[in-house]
Amino acid sequence: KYAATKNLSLVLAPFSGGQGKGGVEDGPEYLLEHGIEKHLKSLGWSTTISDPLKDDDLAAQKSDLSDVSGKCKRPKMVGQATKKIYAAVKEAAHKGDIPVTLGGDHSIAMGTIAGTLDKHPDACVLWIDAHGDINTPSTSDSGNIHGMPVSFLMGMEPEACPPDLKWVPNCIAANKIAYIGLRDVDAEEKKILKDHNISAFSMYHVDKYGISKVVEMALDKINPNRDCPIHLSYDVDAIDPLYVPATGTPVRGGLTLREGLFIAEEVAETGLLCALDVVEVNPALAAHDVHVLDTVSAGVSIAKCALGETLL
Ligand code: Z70
Ligand code: MN
Ligand code: MN
Ligand code: MN
Repeated sequence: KYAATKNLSLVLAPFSGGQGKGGVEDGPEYLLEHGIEKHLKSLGWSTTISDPLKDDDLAAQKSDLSDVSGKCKRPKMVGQATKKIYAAVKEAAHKGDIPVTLGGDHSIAMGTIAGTLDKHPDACVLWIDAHGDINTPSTSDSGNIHGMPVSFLMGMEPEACPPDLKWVPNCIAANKIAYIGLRDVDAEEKKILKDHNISAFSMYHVDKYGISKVVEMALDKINPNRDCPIHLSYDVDAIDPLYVPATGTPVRGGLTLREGLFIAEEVAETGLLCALDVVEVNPALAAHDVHVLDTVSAGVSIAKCALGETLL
């Protein structure tokens, strides 16, 4: 419905500056090597590739130990990269393409969601994750910005915003974002979620109600009339490490692979998908080759399901 062109813009975001581990910058390459483009084409989409970070020396930027602002690690690196991703997603969205951004760590969602909201100010965000990613610079224990993107997109702590992240528009309202899959949320994040009355469905809710009802409840909160575009921001660590082991912060007790894919299928079924992120695939964190294959193929399957693979 939001694909005026029936074209997907595959936005490559080989970025790891939002957290300390190496390897997540290779996510896009592995997803491409696994045939994500061919698979999406077989669903009837045309594709173009956009590579907004191609001229950046990200390895050099990551080793710059002076790039710190308060507790935030590498704010300049994150700010510059996410701004380029923002420009690429925004351009794709305004053309009428569906941007599909391949991460990279989840800090890149500051760029993708800001780009989506520029074209679709009424869009809502479905954030699939084991984690809340809503720490502020003052609540964060790690200083890793991939644990903070939602707080920046909500403009929660303007006085503590590092200068290089000031470009991030305060574009998500609390009633326009819902989480599914949570199971590793910091105490201060729980307070933030509660204080802002943000819809958050944890694994407890998935067990209690079943995934189908949880997706319905989440959409009822952020998109009650099913008339707003949906930005699906999918951290693969929402799915249990049994299925998705090669990720930076695996947490046991997650979604089954089918539950994880069902969420994407339900979003496809609404016809309202306007953008997709697939993030936190880290091939370097696999103990065996089969772990890489499991993780990368789950990432490809998420994209296929979100883009209509299983609608008969
Ligand atoms: C923790 C933090 C996080 C992903 C880890 C963890 C955040 N709440 N997100 N892995 N994908 O550092 O703020
Ligand atoms: Mn995340
Ligand atoms: Mn996560
Ligand atoms: Mn803390």
